[in-house]
Amino acid sequence: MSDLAHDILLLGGTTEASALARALAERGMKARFSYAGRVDTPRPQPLPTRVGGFGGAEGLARYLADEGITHLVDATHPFAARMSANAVAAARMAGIPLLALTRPPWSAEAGDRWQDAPDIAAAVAALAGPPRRVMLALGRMHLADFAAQPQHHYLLRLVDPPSAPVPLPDHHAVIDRGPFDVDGDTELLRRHRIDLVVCKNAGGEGARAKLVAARKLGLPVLMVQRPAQPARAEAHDVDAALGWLQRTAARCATAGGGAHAASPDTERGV
Ligand code: 3Y8
Ligand code: NAP
Repeated sequence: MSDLAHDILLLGGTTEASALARALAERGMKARFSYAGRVDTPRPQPLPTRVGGFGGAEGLARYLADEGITHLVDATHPFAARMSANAVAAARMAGIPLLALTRPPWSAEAGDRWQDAPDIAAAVAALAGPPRRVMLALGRMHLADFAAQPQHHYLLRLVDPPSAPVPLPDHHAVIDRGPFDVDGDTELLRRHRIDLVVCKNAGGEGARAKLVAARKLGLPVLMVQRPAQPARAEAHDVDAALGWLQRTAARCATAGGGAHAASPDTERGV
């Protein structure tokens, strides 16, 4: 691939994005990594890294054109819906191929006690009732939503210490960034006498440990479903993403221009 013209922008912030970044660096491919700047010290990457938003879809399209980006890979989290929608629109505006590297959703296995919630608001509503001891494994961005159910004791797991007062009268915050392991999460749930886990259907391995721990302890899980995503080419692992990059770079090369000559790759599945 390194003998084909390419300059890849990788939108990151997940375990899979970091794995793809390592693969691209090992192959000497021209690529750069992008974080939103959500946390104080994001994981260092083996690629040149930029941090911060682009200024909406138009800002991203301008960045793609100004920087001569030839391939856009959206390896953001399944709940990063705005970024993913912007990526589809910007790739189309800039006329470059887009691939989403996204992990399949988790599905319940034998012994799991899951209740699905279509979104965060439904999860909040589902917590109506007498006080419980709830692990909110949702990070920081949705804490205020749960102020509507102040009767519970909340165990919060956050990447960074809260920068503002937490709007939950009875809570305990654990600062940890994952990826997590089953023994650690089992001990955490036991130590805090948790009787319900609330989490997003993130998929992947980095956040799965708490589900295995909940199953071992016979605890119920309130599983928030993913937001809808626009149609785009998708890969579920690094090898499939590398194959797509190889094919689209070859296609661009035979088309005689840079990747800008390629029509955005929008078929599902690669
Ligand atoms: C800033 C970049 C890697 C990537 C690691 C994965 C695994 C650990 C599990 C729990 C669930 C949660 C949260 C979580 C996980 C991985 C992955 C994943 C969940 C980092 C990271 C950034 C973020 C942003 C952060 C959110 C928050 C969500 C915590 C890096 C560590 C709950 C999502 O404080 C904040 O504002 C945090 C915001 C978005 C969701 C929220 O609503 O608060 N992730 N997480 C990225 C950026 O700036 O662009 O520092 O490495 C990445 C990872 N978080 O390479 O090892 O791949 O999913 N992240 C969820 O999935 O439910 C924790 O506690 O069990
Ligand atoms: P989001 O709501 O979809 O995006 C909000 C805005 O943040 C985007 O419009 C964009 O700003 C900026 N942005 C998001 N991801 C970016 C990236 N990788 N590089 C540059 N700008 C980015 O996103 P989010 O849910 O806040 O997620 C932010 C980051 O955390 C992403 O990298 C995501 O992969 C990671 N993450 C999120 C979750 C989660 O639960 N949401 C979990 C784990 C990791 P502009 O419009 O200005 O371009």
